[in-house]
Amino acid sequence: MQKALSCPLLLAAACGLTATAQAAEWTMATPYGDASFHTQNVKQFAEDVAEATDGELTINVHSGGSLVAHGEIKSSVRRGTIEAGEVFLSVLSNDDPIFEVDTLPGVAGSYDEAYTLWETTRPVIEELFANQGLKPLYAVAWPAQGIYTDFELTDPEQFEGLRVRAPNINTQRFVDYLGGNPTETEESDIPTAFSTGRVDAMITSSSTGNSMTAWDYVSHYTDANLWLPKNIVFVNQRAFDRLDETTQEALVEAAARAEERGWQRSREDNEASLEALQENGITVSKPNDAVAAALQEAGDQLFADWQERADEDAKQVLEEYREARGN
Ligand code: PCA
Repeated sequence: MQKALSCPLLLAAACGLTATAQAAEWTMATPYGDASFHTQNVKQFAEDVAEATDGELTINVHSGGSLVAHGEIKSSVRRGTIEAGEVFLSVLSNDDPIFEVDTLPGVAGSYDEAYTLWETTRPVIEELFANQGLKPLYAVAWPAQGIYTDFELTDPEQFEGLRVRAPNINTQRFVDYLGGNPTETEESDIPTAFSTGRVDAMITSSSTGNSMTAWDYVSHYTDANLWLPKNIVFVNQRAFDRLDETTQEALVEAAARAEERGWQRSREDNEASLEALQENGITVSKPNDAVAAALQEAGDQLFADWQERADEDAKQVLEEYREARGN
């Protein structure tokens, strides 16, 4: 600014200045490591933004919880300490039960259904974020969640006392209902949790099993298709408002592309990861009838739980989703 004043207007270009606002540089935090397709997607998004805005907006992505711990990302973006963040949406379940609707069994069991669930819940989620000065940009599903064990899972009795790593509270409740001992562990802490013997098993996707080299700790993956939970990427509304209109439009447009690309990558990464798991010696199978029945029962309990926590608005949105899904 000082420089601009001392620079004669006609020589502004020569002084390296333009008439537009100063280029913005944003800091973004994500909890997942560089091997995750979500992180690769968000880095691509940042590159697209820099290109589309001709450098007017640069987003520096700090992955793997390296800058801000997962549990602090949303509040940091709210405060404006950092401008953008990505979180596992269902870790926000304490704020509102609608945030965990994508970690309930029997709600959305395929990519198409998961996407319909996102479309239906998006306006409510945007409003809840807006109330906190946050603007969601896009959300992308992980592949369906399954169970990693160091033995062949054939009998629900095997859950008894099993120490299972879970990525959110709802999954912890699910493990509880199965008779196991849940521990909430961040993705980046998975290797330590296994190597120090804190956990014997984990619930996550094919993708995270692959990116965290699950074969170092376990031998079996039960592809139980539990649910397809999402990550959400959002920004501080005030930081967004400070951008000029053209930059805002470019950001929103790049986000729409990131969302589309992300859902496609999730499907592809699921296929590739299931193959990689097997190539590295993990036995992948569907749950047998006894295990499936136990998962169903625990899932029903989880759903009943949710209904008790959910307010009328959340239930109404779920109804809308069921109508949109058409069954
Ligand atoms: N990977 C993340 C969230 C869900 C998933 O598939 C994790 O396990 O932490």
